[in-house]
Amino acid sequence: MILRRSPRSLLLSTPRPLVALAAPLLAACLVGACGKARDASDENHDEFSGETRDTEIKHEPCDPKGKTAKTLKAEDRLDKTAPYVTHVFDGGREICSFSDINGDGQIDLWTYFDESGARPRRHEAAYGIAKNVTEIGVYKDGQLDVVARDTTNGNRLDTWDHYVNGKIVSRERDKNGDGRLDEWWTFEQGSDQATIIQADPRTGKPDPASALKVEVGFVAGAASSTAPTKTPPKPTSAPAASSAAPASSAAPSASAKPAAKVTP
Ligand SMILES: [Ca+2]
Ligand SMILES: [Ca+2]
Repeated sequence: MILRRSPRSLLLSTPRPLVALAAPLLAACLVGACGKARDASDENHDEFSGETRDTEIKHEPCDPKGKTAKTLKAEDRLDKTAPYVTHVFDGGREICSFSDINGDGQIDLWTYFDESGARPRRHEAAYGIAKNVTEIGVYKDGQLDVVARDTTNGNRLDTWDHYVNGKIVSRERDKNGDGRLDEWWTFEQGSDQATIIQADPRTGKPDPASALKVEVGFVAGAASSTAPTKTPPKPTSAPAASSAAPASSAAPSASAKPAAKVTP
């Protein structure tokens, strides 16, 4: 059943199971019947049966040293920091490329190719001001499968978007950086709505009673495929146009608001 509750009320709501557990524990200690004190985190640890994700951002090298490299640079001889893309080959096969697509002297995008040399298997992006990698895309059979992102610039992954046929279908989030998933989104294809479910604070498993339908500001499934082509993006000053990243409107929670109409 869909409950219409604001995101804020969900975040601030008291984890009722902990309250229920704390009362009898306190009563037992008052009569001297308890041993080593166990706090709420112990209980959570014992009960946790949810899912975890690796939040570490691991950059995969794309080193042209010892390899054949071809660089294509924007045709502006007066601009010393013109956008460029460098293709790195092992023999005749392209293994990866890296590019500065806005010409600010910092690499924005890396693309890695599978054994065929024709299909992407991974991309990394650093579009933020801090220049560190904030997005890692993984491909299956050349198709975008999962995009993991650091949405808070906290230097760790906190959001995992899942794609089918190049279109976003679901999202997982770790909102407190402990590596445990605590929020799941399901995007309604052909609609601008998604359903968000929070984790049960005791078990870490999705709590269906927390389901909330929200408007996400874009129509899921309407956009064209986000998978990059064989050739990495041409040097351009518009990163978003060539990015394999999901549309900015797909950014978590910031743009989400409760749907006006709540459906079961
Ligand atoms: Ca750049
Ligand atoms: Ca978490």
